Amino acid sequence: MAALQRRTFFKLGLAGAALSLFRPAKAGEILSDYSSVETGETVFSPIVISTWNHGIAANAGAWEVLQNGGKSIDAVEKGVMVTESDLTNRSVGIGGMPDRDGHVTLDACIMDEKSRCGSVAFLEGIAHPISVARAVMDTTLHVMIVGAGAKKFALDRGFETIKTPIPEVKAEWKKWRKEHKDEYTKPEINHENHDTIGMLAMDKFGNISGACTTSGWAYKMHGRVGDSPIIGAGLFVDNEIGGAVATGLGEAIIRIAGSHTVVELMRQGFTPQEACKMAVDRILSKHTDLTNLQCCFLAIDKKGNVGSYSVYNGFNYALKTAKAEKMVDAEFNRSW
Ligand code: SD4
Repeated sequence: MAALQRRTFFKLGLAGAALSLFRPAKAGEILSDYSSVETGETVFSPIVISTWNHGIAANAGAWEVLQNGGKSIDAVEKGVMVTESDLTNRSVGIGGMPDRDGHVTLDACIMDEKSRCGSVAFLEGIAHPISVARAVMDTTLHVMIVGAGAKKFALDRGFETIKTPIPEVKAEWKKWRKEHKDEYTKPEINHENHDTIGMLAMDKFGNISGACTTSGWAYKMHGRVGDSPIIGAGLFVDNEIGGAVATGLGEAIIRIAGSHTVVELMRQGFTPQEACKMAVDRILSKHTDLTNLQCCFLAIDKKGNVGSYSVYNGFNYALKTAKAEKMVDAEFNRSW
């Protein structure tokens, strides 16, 4: 049985690989151009993609790095910092929604083309968690630091502090708190407050990096950490293959190591689109109650093919290349 499964797997992998080599671009995807400069060096057409509408402004931030020949790791950091600074954004950074106890706890991670990665979780009062995650990656022997330790690490290194929740968010939380006094152990799921930014970029060297940052599930239990800072769940990059990011209900994404699953499916030869769909199918197969279970994946492979898929309709992503800047609606399994 195991041998049979392995053989089927292998066959599928080869078929998938052949498909992805000869398959033309479909709607919602682009194939990255390749061109040569006088030096004979291969230059890739940079591309950046990121989750949800706020991805347009974030991509523009990343593009400043990419169009000047910069590295994808710098592009994704700079890109998602735009969203982290946006006071009007209720699901990422400074303007984020608090947990049930009124604390805005931030999660972020970053991963580069050498599979170096850094992550922070349950971090309060720091303006740019993504840069703290980058500092963990660049300056420590660790991958992930959380809570008070992460805060101390950030303060020791002079990272900008912020007071959260910002007043308008605090007022909203107070109102919510009054109405939901007794529901401490029953987090409220609401697809409207699941808007993490996950970003993937390919630079002119053809290298892929990714970043993911969020204030997480609004009114979550104090101490709850979602998929977004977990390498392999909210983000995964393998520069030989491609990268993937996730957004939506973190608990379901963690359960299947979502972004890692997408990249491994691409390794077997499936396209980014097929891989994202298969990861969503796997999530669906593990749950009986699909009420409000929104999970979304976005992926890119080494040729610049892009794919995305979500459980429910409504997920979209922003794409920027030298030739295009647009929002793309993801395919989905079902309607709300
Ligand atoms: C979480 N995945 O904390 C995040 C939330 C999210 O779009 O993606 N929002 O579970």
